Amino acid sequence: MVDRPNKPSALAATPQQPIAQASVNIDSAAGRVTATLPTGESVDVLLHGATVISWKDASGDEKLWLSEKAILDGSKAVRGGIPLVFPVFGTAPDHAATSKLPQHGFARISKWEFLGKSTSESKQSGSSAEDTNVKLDFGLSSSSLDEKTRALWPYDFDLIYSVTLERTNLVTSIVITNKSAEAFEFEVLLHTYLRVKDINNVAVEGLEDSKYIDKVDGASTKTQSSSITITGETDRVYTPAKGPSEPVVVTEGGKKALSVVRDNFTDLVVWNPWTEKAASMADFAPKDGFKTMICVEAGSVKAFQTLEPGDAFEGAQTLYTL
Ligand code: TA6
Repeated sequence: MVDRPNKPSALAATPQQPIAQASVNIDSAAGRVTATLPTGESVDVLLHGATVISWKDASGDEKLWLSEKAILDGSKAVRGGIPLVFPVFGTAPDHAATSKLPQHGFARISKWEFLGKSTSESKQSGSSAEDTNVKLDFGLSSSSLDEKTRALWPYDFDLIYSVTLERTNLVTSIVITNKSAEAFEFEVLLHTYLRVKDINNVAVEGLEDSKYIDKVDGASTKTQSSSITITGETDRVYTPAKGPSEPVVVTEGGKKALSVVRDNFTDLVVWNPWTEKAASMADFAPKDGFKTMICVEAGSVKAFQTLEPGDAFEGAQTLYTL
């Protein structure tokens, strides 16, 4: 090989392109926090109830259902998205400690605080925007409750709710800490309204052989024999037979659309109001909107759990786009 005295030095390695970061926008006036990944996925969270009201994939396709008449001004629970149910599911007239609370408790109608964000990307060599995610943390403590609610449920507690947006999934997790000197009992659930194209083409798989309470049939206990289809008002509390890590899959036209994996949540509620119930809810719009939604709700609601002083409970769901 000819030795050339002035051969150019090797090109400096192409400078590592900085990894694009997720962006987080805090709109204090609207009480809303929005996060967007460099690849386009986004999530929108209201400080009211720490309610996720939008989750979109990279193409802008909305995965959650939100009523066109959802009240977002903080005066009422949001009809849609992912309302938070705590410390009671539904109403519990026979449970002294929570019998005076509003339906589904106070978490979804309280003003939460935005605690901060953290982003992470894979540190592996060659990682790119593909690996970025963003975690938003929200907090609610007993000291920030209004006096009326404090009087109805006089326990000291801290709630931390985290919303983590990744490219193909959304993770929502809640940590409940008992700061009281006495134990308290609670139920907790993530009341997720999933968007579908046409409920008539929807099936829910993964709950086969699971026992459930059928709230539209006298709260009778039944066993799910096959996949679930929705042909009328449906309101069921399942105890999934296959355990929390087994995905519960929503299919449309036989194709997997979304799945829910639980962590430390023992139950799963499937709800669709259908025609009459949809008509009876003033904030449910359009009235045929029941055809484009199904609630698949991860939680622990079949019985109250006891949290001892100083102890904490953590539960989470991961929603996957498929
Ligand atoms: O999760 C199902 C359910 O408990 C239904 O019984 C129905 O009441 C639904 O929640 C909506 O409750 P909400 O208080 O938001 O109108």
